[in-house]
Amino acid sequence: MKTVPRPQPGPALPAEVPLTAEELQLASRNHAMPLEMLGRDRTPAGMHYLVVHFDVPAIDAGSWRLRIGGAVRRPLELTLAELQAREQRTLAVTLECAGNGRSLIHPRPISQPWIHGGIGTAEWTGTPLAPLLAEAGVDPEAMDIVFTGADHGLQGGVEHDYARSLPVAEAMSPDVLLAYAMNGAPLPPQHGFPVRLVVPGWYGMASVKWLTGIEAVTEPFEGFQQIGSYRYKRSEADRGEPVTRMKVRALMVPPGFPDFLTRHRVVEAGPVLLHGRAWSGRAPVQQVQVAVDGAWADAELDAADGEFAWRGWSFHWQATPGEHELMCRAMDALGQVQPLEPEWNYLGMGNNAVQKVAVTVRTPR
Ligand SMILES: Nc1nc2c(c(=O)[nH]1)N[C@H]1C(S)=C(S)[C@@H](COP(=O)(O)O)O[C@H]1N2
Ligand SMILES: [Mo]
Repeated sequence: MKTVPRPQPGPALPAEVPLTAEELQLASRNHAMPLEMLGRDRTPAGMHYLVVHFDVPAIDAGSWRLRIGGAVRRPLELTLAELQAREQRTLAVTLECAGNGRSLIHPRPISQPWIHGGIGTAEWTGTPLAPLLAEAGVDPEAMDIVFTGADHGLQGGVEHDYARSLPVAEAMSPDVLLAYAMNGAPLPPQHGFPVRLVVPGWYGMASVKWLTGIEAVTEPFEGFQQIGSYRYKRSEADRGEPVTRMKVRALMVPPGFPDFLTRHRVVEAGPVLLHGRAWSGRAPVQQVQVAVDGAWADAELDAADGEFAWRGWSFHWQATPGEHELMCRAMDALGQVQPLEPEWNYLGMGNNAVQKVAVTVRTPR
């Protein structure tokens, strides 16, 4: 048997290089949402995409405490019961990993190799963060609020607890939640038990799981997950721009049925209802279009489902026998549209290029 030398994980690999063992390891821990779940308003917890940078920490809810400190007048320490006794709010929020679509970028940055499934919409219940920050009395000099998780590891050679910051004004938004329930049940271990941050509209990295500390800081936060990752960079040396809110995007439920190995789709000729979801973290979705073999036409939009959840769409396709390529794209109220081809960046962030689905249409038997 011929042995093939395995490519060393580097910053980026061209399309023809197969998935590395490290990418496979990441992909099997951090699973995607199966795209057929785009047919439902809410994603069940076990089918919502998952990203765990390090290990899922074992946290005892009884001894867990949330500490709010740093540049505040009155540092606070809260138990889970105290958090749950506060004002309660439930929001349907679409979360998307900033790396969603990364494996479709060439050369391919070596990290979690998402195709399209780094996405999900759950109902998150918790208490709004803003009143707690107000009680703690954030120093007017404070620039960022830093959120730290209980998980710990090495990334880019830097050992750290997973931590991300938000500018004070963003952290004070009434929609940012300290969530303790997902779809009406306590957070599952993998989604941040007992408490996580949920930052509606932002890519998922901002929604820190297994939250233990909230700290106001008077200098810009420069932790690894803020500076070393989640940046739109042109090269390794480029400091890049921070990744913040989700770009506009539409995805479709792949029609018909799949081939097991390739997942190529087979559809019977005749009327086919194409459908899916669209979202943007920047402005409401205004329009969705579908292309059959490159010809774009408007899809129908369902009613909006709150401010932060994806919006359903559908499109009647008269499928004719042969090979076809389907695409979908959304536009938001800021007029932002999706590119036809991925826009390359060094870390493979924010690829919202249109989804392309190849379909074989056969004559009904
Ligand atoms: N503490 C902690 N929070 C975290 C992460 C993590 O690894 N550790 N991953 C982040 C990333 S990159 C994403 S996309 C979302 C994923 O949330 P989910 O796994 O609940 O879908 O969680 C974010 N919060
Ligand atoms: Mo992510």
